[in-house]
Amino acid sequence: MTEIDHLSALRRIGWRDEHLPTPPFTDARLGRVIVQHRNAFEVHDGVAVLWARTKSSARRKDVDDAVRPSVGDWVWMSAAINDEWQIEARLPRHSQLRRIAAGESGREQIIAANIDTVLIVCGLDGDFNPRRIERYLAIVGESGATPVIVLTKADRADDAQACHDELRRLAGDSGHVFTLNAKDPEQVAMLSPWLGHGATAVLVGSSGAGKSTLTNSLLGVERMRTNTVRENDSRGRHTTTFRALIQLPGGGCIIDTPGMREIKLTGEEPVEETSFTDIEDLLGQCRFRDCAHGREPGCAVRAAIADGRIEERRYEGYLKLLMERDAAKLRAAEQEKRAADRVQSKALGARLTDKYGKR
Ligand SMILES: Nc1nc2c(ncn2[C@@H]2O[C@H](COP(=O)(O)OP(=O)(O)OP(=O)(O)O)[C@@H](O)[C@H]2O)c(=O)[nH]1
Ligand SMILES: [Mg+2]
Ligand SMILES: [Zn+2]
Repeated sequence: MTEIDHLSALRRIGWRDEHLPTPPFTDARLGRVIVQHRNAFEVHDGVAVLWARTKSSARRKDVDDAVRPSVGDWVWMSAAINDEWQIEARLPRHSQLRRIAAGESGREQIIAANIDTVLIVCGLDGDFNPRRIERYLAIVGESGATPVIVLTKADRADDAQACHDELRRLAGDSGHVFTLNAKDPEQVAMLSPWLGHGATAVLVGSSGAGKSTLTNSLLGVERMRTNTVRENDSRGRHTTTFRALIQLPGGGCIIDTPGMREIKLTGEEPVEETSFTDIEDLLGQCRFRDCAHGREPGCAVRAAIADGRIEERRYEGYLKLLMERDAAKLRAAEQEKRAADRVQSKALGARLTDKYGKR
């Protein structure tokens, strides 16, 4: 394959550079992780899908998800046996969407790597929840990708316009909000500016929000399985169970993901700047510089809430999110310190053994 052919093949799976990277060893094969299984990866090299595994050292349980390849990652592979490939290295990421994994582990999880856009999908049924969308905006704010809010099920909602307007205020001047019927390919075409050649977008949202329905409409075929939501509370049934990067006929790539139950912050989110700039602007306008925005006279925040410029629920959501972010930051710092202590005590143990021998 000529360099030009190779580049255009890679472009179809989202390669953005004008040049090919230099292979780190002979016969190294470049590819992009399109599906992550428990013990293996499907990697697309622009022409075909290859099955690959990481080295056994990278498969150990204590290896953080953040250093493991994720869907969207570019990797160098070497040929292994039985048509299997071995992932030797991961290229640096230009963006990554992260959260703390659901459950007790407290580990960081990469939702998708090397994405240009995050499509935050929310149904205009019982799923509609602006506070949750603020959480998504917070994690996207840290990712390096552009957030785009997509409200689905417009064909079934009576208050679609009001919901759209509320989110427009929340997304700010530079934000993007679309309201559509995810089943209608013509309406879904509104998203095409984010899905052109070489672009990669990831769909996130609750189960049942319509991520796979959107994927199918963009593809023009029913590739992803979809399932009805529960009548009483609009909850989905966790139909999609793994993340998958899919090439679209328009030239871009889209990553469909399983519905998220919770969006736990890592501690690094710029919460203040993602969807609360209006509140942040008010903070400096209170009469007292150390105003706690409680009952102090001349409080600009309380005044804005009183005259309806800022919704009280939204202000409370902002405080809660800030608190959560700071708690997560503290937890991450403690974890880091514990890890450093472990390394140090191991090193001390080794020095003592050197000096006095094993006991
Ligand atoms: N009427 C209508 N139904 C929709 C729309 N979007 C999604 N649905 C329906 O909502 C249900 C859930 O859609 P899915 O695409 O499976 O949801 P999902 O976000 O992929 O859910 P998980 O895979 O479980 O995370 C399906 O029955 C879809 O047909 C829409 O815009 N309008
Ligand atoms: Mg799905
Ligand atoms: Zn105040």
